[in-house]
Amino acid sequence: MSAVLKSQQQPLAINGQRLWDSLMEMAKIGATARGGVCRLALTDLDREGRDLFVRWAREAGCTITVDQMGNVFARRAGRDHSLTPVVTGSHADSQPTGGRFDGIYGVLGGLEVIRSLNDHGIETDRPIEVVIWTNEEGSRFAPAMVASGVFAGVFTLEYGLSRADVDGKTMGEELARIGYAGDQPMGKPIHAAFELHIEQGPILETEGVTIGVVTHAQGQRWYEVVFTGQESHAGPTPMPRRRDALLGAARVIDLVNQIGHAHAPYACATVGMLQVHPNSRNVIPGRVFFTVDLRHPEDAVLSQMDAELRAGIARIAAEAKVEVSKLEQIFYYAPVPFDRDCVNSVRAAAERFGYSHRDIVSGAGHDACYLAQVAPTSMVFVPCVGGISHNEIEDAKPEWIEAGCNVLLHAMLGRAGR
Ligand code: HGY
Ligand code: MN
Ligand code: MN
Repeated sequence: MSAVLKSQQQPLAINGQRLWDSLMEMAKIGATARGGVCRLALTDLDREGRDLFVRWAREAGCTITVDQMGNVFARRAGRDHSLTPVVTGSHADSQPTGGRFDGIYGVLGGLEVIRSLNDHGIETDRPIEVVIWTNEEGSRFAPAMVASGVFAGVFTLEYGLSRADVDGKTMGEELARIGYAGDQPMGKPIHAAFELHIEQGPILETEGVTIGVVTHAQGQRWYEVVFTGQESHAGPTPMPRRRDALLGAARVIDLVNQIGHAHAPYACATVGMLQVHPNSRNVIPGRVFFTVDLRHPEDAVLSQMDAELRAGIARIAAEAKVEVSKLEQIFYYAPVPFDRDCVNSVRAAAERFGYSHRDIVSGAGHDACYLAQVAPTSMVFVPCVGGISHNEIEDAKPEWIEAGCNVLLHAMLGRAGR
């Protein structure tokens, strides 16, 4: 086959080795003993990761701006700077026992798109921007995706900056402390947005499919609950007289699990945090704090799950003779339909490379869920090993990582004008 013909046959591709090497370099920041990362939002390690990305983006010719929620925008100029940008990116913060790919793959995949366009001397009509969205995980500061939420106008800037961690430190204070309290006002017009991410579930790997064409993301409801009983001695206090806050919480944990199974196959229901007071082995717990995370791709079912949770909590508290001193929904968004044209761009890019692909609904939340409220948006998924994520053993095959970024490149090029 002639070189010309061959080059015409081979679609423009990214440098998979360079992307993999950048991911592994970034993974050294906050590396944990079991091979994962811990870069909690707005910690010094998060700053270190941001600084590395900024250095790499500048080396790739990007200009950097930071908005008031610390979202970092790396911009590659287009022929016409007056045109709205095509945007990609994800998050750099991780879970406490997070993996080397969750979030950062979408950030460094975006950087690889820019590096590859530079390698091939390709100019686009529109500017291209790669974004680090602050505090996507919602681990150190709740709720999740708060900074992309402020960008999309879902939350006020004041609400976002006032989110506090367990020590009472606010996002505003921590952004200033790490030097990422930007001055760029929140929100700006975007032509189209794509987010590249590992699936964080088992579907693609189980089916042997390389690309997930993400059509929707399921809705979520997050709650904070406090049960108050009565601390008393574990020895002399007769069982019938007890007001055991942990007993009540334990029954709610089982209720949450039952709600998840009752709305199978798509519902997800999780209690992830539990704090017991005074947490002493011979004191009946007087106060328990716990969280609930409910998810479903249909809003009506998510509402039904909410009703079942609330009714169940009231019943269980009465039976355990404990008080529901807090039951607050702290986060909710309805299931997200992504933009049809953007979804089709992802599918067409996968077909251009001959990658196996299937439509898929995102079980996890992503910054793309809020971007979809202000711009045509969709996502590109690749498998992860064993479907495991939010775990230090999170892993992905280099060929998946490369394929996903190739699809991102072409989905973006299709909207940026070449
Ligand atoms: O919770 C989520 O879905 C995301 O990982 N923040
Ligand atoms: Mn993520
Ligand atoms: Mn995550």
